[in-house]
Amino acid sequence: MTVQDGAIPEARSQRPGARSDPRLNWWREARFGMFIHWGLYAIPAGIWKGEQIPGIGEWIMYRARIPVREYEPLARQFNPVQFHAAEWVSLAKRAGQKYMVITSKHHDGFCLFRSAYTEYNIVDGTPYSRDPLKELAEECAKQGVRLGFYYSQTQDWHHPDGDGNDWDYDPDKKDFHGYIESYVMPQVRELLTNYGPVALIWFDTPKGITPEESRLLLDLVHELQPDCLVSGRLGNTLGDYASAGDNKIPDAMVDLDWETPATINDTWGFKSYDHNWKSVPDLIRKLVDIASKGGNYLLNVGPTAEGVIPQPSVERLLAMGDWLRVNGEAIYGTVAGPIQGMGWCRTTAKPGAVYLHVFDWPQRGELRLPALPHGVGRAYLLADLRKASLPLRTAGSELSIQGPAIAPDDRDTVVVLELA
Ligand code: FHN
Repeated sequence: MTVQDGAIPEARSQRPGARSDPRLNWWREARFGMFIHWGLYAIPAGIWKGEQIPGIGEWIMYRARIPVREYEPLARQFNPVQFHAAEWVSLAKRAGQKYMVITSKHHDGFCLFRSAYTEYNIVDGTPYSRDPLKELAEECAKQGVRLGFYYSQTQDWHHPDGDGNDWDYDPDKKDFHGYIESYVMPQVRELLTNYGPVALIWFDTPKGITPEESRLLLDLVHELQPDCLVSGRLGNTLGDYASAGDNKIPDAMVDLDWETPATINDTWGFKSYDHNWKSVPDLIRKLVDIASKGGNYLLNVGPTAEGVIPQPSVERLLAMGDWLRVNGEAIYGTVAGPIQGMGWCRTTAKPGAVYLHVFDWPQRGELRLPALPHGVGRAYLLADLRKASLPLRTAGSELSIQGPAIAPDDRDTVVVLELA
């Protein structure tokens, strides 16, 4: 099966050969990661000159057509003294997230790392003068979380030759290829040279990047760090894994290595007035839904300009971590399960076991499923430490499992089906 239903655009799909590439094994097993959108946009936090600017927070420069000469000085206010790398990494760990991807440079062009190619970076251009990527790299190594860098390769609203800013710069005079060769490539080299092993580079919004330019970046990454993965948003079907649209979950299983990047509220970068937080049951079910279709869930937090991850995000992530501590066996290291397309349940699988995730517990607790080809030897609730067997019966093409009358976990109860 290849790309289906439009959730994964072809150009953001996986390059040929990557599906069987063992370098992706850790990523396939991880299933759940933390995305971090952090930059100067956290200062206006959705409000410019007293006006609420519609849309996602990190796009404020574009949406309000803020000239570089007005946006750039935000750097002199950026002083995130409440940022503590150890706390962010520990939050990801407690949430059960196995990898972390942070914006090293988003579309506004501001660099969250020290770069020799622009002073518009957190070390040289802000009163903070520290490199958070260095601190995160050290902490991730210490705490055993893989670290990847988001890098906006096409859009750069600060650089005269980057894509997107047509209010300060004349698009006809831009030398986009020159920008790729003399700015993007050296910066990607910095990211892959100065921070130890990098798990992945999360390129984004490929737009008009040519196949040759995407290839240059792919080859550069693999040359500098052969184990570093590249997201599908490199463009031109050259990424190591496919990228679904933002917050988009395919309708059915997808036979690719793929990921859904997603928000907990409606923005990626911090917005002071976005309080539309998804509920914990919704987030758990999205994680399960994605895993049941063979994908990864990259769930975002948007820290404040002071360096604080908003409390509603923290609470939700910790609740997901609590659920995963009990049910992680049915998520990590699993593949898409054999029963697909049912509204009330999802399945994930490992050799010898199928995990039945029940979202809507049936009345009287009788779970009725299509029989599995090799039969089920035993069934028990994953949350039951005693692993007490549940009565099961196969009648023709139907398998029936008798569970408790009342849903043990109304977010998702996991029933382990040990294969015969
Ligand atoms: O334009 C960006 C957006 O700001 C954000 O970074 C998301 C995350 O997937 N990617 C782009 C839109 O798809």
